[in-house]
Order: sequence, then structure tokens, then C-alpha cells
Amino acid sequence: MVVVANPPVVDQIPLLRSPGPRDSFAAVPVVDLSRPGAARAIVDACERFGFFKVVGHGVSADTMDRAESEAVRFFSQALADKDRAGPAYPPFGYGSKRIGLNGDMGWLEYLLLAVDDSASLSDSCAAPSNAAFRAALNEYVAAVRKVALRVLEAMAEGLGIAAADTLSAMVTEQGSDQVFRVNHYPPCPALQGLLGCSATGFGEHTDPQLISVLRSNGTSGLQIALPGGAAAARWVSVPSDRDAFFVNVGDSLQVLTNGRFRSVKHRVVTNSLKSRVSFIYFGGPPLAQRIAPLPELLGEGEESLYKEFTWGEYKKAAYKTRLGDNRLAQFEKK
Ligand code: GA4
Repeated sequence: MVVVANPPVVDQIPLLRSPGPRDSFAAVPVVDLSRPGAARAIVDACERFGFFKVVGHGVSADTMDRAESEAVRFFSQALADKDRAGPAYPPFGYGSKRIGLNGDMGWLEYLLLAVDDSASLSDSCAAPSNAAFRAALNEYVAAVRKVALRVLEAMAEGLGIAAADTLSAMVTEQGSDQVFRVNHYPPCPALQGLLGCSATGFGEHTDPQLISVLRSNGTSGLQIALPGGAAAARWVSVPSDRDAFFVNVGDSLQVLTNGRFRSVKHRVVTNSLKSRVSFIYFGGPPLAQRIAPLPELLGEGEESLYKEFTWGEYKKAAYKTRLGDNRLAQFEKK
């Protein structure tokens, strides 16, 4: 009898070209939230890249460090203990390597958690059960959500929308669909020998919500696609900054602005030596929220580029797609 060993799991994870120094996105737009002019700078960055870095946010290093060290402690447990916090589908809790429901794989493990109306981790998911970890995450989520709301208010101001809370209210309304994700990308030394290649940590995708706010430890790995016009998009590496937040425009915000803001394509490349830990807050609206261009943003005679849909409809459609699919395509008016 021939016994065929299961292929090592890394065989199922696509490879990417390892980033080099020349791929570094030195020109990442930096917005100081504490200074006048932030609103204008945010709108500019959202139009050009759908991505920017936030400093001057006022979140204490303590809040970030405590959440990070508790996360490191959680992920250093034995797999059997972590599995007790899962499976991640449907969809909340601990997950490892499998992303979504349709066969995407990445070199990571994660916690996917729901955030309730009062900005705490939802009690409907018992994971993580450790009280110190939960408390640290709750403190962090409350702080990062405030940053997200300030950014959404600044966007409305920069876009010239009269009601300052037009966008932020969508993620503070009762029943808003807020999600929090803790990602751990272990180093992938198996690939050290394969010259120039790294495992995909999280494959290329856009985020479906309005806005995502990310913070990572000092290990790089995040890349964004710079719009290439007629040419192919160029992937650039975002230098890590553990004291800053990085904001992504999501698909829903692209639609609300009728394409003026870009939903940024991004991915994570695994480091061969160091682990990366990241936290991402995803601000989504209630399921019944209609996602359509804000009337204030439509010029005379300008029509929506998209068919009408609710966030619930978009989310349902998103979960049927593969990570790298263009999810908005089926909602574009031809
Ligand atoms: C991308 C943004 C968030 O991480 C997420 C992801 C979700 C998941 O991991 O379950 C999705 C992905 C994300 C988009 C398409 C679908 C759903 C995996 C996937 C293949 C939590 C989200 O909301 O959408």
C-alpha cells in the first residue's frame, strides 16, 4: 500500500513575490487628525488612493500595547485551546488559514468578532473567554471606533456635506454592522529557501464596509494596489507604524460617493522571520441601510454608477464571492 502524506498546508497557500526596498510606499498620505486641514487631506487621499495613515489620534500607547500583548498571549496557546474559541464560521470566533466560505487560504490565524451598539465585543460570541483579553480588546475597540467616527465626520466635512454626521451615523445607528478582527501572521520560514517568494498572508481584496481602521505591530506586510490607469495596478508595501492607524475606504463608501472615493485593493505578504499582529475595525451600517450615492454629492444630471442595494444584500452577495473577486461589479450599471 502506498501512503501518500497530506501536502504541507503551505502548499495550498498562493505565493507572492517577496517585497523589496524599492516597493516601499514612502509617499503614503499622512493625516494629523489634531490639526486643521485634516478634512481636506482625508478627501484628497481617499480620491487618490482610498488609503491613508492617521497620526495625532489621541489613542494612548497603553491601550494599543495592552491589546497587542494579550493577543500575542492568546495566539501562543496550544491549537486545541484556540480551537475551543472557534470555528470561525458562521462567522465569528477563532479561525486558522481558511478565509471566508469559498476556499480562500492564507498564512494566518485570527479572531473575527462582532461589535455591539455600545462599542463592546458582542456577548453573542463567547470567544475570547479570557477576561483580561476581552477587557483589553473592549478598551481598544471603543478607542479605535472613536477614531473611525472622527474620520467619517472629517470626510463629510471635506466633501461639503451639510450634516456632519451623515456618514458616521451609519455606523453608530442601532443595529449597525461593526466587526473587529485580530490577525496573527506567523513567520513562514518554510519559504526562506525559495528565492524571492513569500506566502500570502491575506490575499488581495477590497473591504465591503464603509471604512476599515487598522493598527499593526512593527512587522510590515501590508501592501496596497496603486491605481494604474490603463496599466496594471502596482503593489506597494506600506511601512509599518505601530503608533499610527491606517484607514481603508471600503466598497460601500465608494458607492456612497459615486466612485469619488476608491475602495482600495490590499493584501498581506508574510514575513519569513517575524510575526505580524494586526487589529482591524470594520465600520458597516445596519443591514437595512440603503447604499446609494448621497444626493449632495451628485452633480447636476449626474446619475448613480450603481444599481440600488441595501448593506444586507451586499453582504449576502459578498459571502458568496472569492476574496479577490470584484464584488461591486455585479452592482455596477452597465
Ligand atoms: C474582507 C474584510 C473583512 O476581513 C471581512 C472578510 C470576510 C471574512 O473573512 O469572513 C470575507 C471578506 C471580508 C470579503 C468577501 C468574503 C467575506 C471573506 C470572503 C471571501 C470580515 C469582511 O467583512 O469581508
